[in-house]
Amino acid sequence: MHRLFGLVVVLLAGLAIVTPLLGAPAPVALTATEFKWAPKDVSVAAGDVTFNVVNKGTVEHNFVVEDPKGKVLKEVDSIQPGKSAQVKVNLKAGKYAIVCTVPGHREAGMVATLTVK
Ligand SMILES: [Cu+2]
Repeated sequence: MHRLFGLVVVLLAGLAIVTPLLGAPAPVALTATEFKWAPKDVSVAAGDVTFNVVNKGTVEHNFVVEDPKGKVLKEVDSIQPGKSAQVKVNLKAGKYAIVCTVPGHREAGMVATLTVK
């Protein structure tokens, strides 16, 4: 009987650890290549959003979140080819842009829309 009680305690402790993790939204996966973002349209819920940005291209890229006025809300300076970055941003509802600001890249197509609801 003692052993069963111990098992229940272990299970409850496990639940206590796992439950907050289940409540957090999964990271948003974003891939940078020359010269685009995949996906090109991202939609997330307002609050803390974690982006998992992977550079699958052959040149350096970066990751910038801009509000509609072009104000930079979050920036990762540099992500080298084959590398990734985890970025957490707190976002209110609205429309934003995910951009790579390495010179010429935005113009070449590295802009994604970010809709926060
Ligand atoms: Cu780029």
